[in-house]
Amino acid sequence: MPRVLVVNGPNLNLLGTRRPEVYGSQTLADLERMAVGWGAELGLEVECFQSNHEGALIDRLHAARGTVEGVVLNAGAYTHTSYALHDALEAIGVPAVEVHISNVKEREPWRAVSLIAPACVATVYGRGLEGYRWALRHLHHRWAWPLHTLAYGPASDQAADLRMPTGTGPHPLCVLVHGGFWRHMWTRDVMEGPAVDLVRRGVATLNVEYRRVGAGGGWPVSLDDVVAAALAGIDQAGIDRQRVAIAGHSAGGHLALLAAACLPGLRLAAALGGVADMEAALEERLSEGAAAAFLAGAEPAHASPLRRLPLGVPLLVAHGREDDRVPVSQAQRFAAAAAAAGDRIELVVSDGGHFEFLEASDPMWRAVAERIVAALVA
Ligand code: DHK
Repeated sequence: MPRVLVVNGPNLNLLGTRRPEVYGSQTLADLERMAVGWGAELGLEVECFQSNHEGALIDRLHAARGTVEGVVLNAGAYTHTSYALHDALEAIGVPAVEVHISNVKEREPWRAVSLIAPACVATVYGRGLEGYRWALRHLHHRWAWPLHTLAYGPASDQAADLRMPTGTGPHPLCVLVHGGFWRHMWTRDVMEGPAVDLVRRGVATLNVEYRRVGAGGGWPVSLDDVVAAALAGIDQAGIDRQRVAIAGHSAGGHLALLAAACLPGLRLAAALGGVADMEAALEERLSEGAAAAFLAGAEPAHASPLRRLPLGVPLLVAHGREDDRVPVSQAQRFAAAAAAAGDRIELVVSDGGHFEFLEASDPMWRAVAERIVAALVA
């Protein structure tokens, strides 16, 4: 069982009482208990450590060398000041995921600076204590299947992870687009479960990062990025350009549907719990006005898959009946309009919510995966 060390730095011993409006009301003991449980669910053995002292944190990281396979580290304010912690992470050569409970990019400017990030394989922030769970999941998926990160543009978010199946190619490809209501604290790590599951089924996957609201993205930059990433993926050696699909979750479903209309010869475009009707998303203020922030004054109809029909690509729209983030009415309205416009579309409505599509073992994802494989392997 791979071992992971979860390290918390200064002031995190005060979790639960220190600024609960920022860090929540759960204690460090609660967090450590949850981290052990999340690890166990993923087949990881988690041990935890906390210190308020820079040297003690460094000593603990040194001791981890050769005894753990991964580190999850919230270095607290040392994140912003400690070159020594950066060097310790680099020296031990164990993959480390940087975590912050709060949204460090939207607080005091000095919190947006991380000196340790260059020594980490990923950064998770602004997702509350659940961020530690995402960090553990990232390590788990990183170890499950090798990936190659390709840059499709100069910005750090113009990157995508390519996972290739075993065996001789050329291989079919599914481009994956993560959700998170286009907000910058949600990154492609959330799509790693589907990415690993599909590659195990013999489909190469390109898990796309794109510039998001608050980090240089928004309409139409985010869409342009997804299209550029997909074109770069299709061009990779070993990919069969005749067998390509795109699938997106939530706001990534919105981007996947729009990108599909710009990509030649796709076998399938799929939206999972997707935002397909931008005007309704705006009117209904989904996710506290996320659509308005994304559009920043642009005309919603231009950015709405529903208004772009027919897309001219075989479509799959899968949605949970109990989805409380993106109502199922979005999928139903889109499917009816797509069929009326002459697109070939399958609508799959299941008992479930918004996030089951991210779990490789969940029937909602499995139903989607089977359809993607069928579209690409036939
Ligand atoms: C925790 C701290 O203690 C701060 O110093 C960082 C981080 C943010 C967190 O969000 O978990 O700036």
